Amino acid sequence: MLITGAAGRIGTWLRGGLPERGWAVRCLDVVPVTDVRPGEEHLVADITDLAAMLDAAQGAAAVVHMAGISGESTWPAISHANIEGTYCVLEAARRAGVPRVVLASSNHATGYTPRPGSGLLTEADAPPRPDTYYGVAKVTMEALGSLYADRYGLDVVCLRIGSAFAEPTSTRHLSTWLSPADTVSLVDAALKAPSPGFSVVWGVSDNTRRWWDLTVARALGYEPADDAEVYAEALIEAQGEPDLADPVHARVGGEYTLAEFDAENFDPPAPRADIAPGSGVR
Ligand code: 15L
Repeated sequence: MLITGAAGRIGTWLRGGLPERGWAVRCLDVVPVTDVRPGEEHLVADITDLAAMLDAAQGAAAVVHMAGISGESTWPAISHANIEGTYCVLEAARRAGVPRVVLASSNHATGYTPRPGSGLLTEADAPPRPDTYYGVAKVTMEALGSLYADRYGLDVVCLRIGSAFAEPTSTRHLSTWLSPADTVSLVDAALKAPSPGFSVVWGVSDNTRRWWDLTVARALGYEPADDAEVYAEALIEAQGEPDLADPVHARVGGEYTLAEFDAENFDPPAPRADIAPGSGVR
């Protein structure tokens, strides 16, 4: 199984957890992985290089696509890395005969969606409503995945990842956190579910304060083990009780929906020598 963005934060968690769930891991990133583990294969390549991606995908049972810019940036940067990059990953998988692709979508594909008055928000009740150019690229990722599933018969599972960090660091994360262990469980479920076709699921731990529904993810086989609530007391003491009327808590995308996330406030990504691991693109 090929992981793009293997040197990044989520890629590193997956490299740690997927082998014990039976997966042989081929790692791809634009920078070398520094902590090489036994049994791993390694490739250094840019996801927007279709020929390199085609070589990388040969013989893989699946592709887990985690590479790309992991937050808001300029339109040229996002459209190249996150839209062109996703096209190359799917097209390489198709041409190489890889039957399944797991895509790192994001809650920001639906970021302007309001918190429901009551109950949990299902994926079906959160159609595309991006909050940033980053979110637009995630909508496009889901659309490309849908096309490749319908037209070419690939199984494509899109994970609308919440806040995938080692620990929650804000009161929003008390709802949106996806723990490292649950990230591994979710990707493993997306890889193993029998014939998922095209599927879009929220990626969130079983947080007491979550308001994104996990029925579809659980049906895929996801069994979350973590709950951000264990961090609640300390975070609320430091940051105050969340005001659910504040857009940060009242919309799926939180702070990404605020004016400070206007793309003009973002610099283009760092030059190649400084590029962050996991970006998978130059
Ligand atoms: C994401 O998609 C980003 O990659 C991550 O950096 C966080 O901003 C996260 O969403 C979030 O919504 O917390």
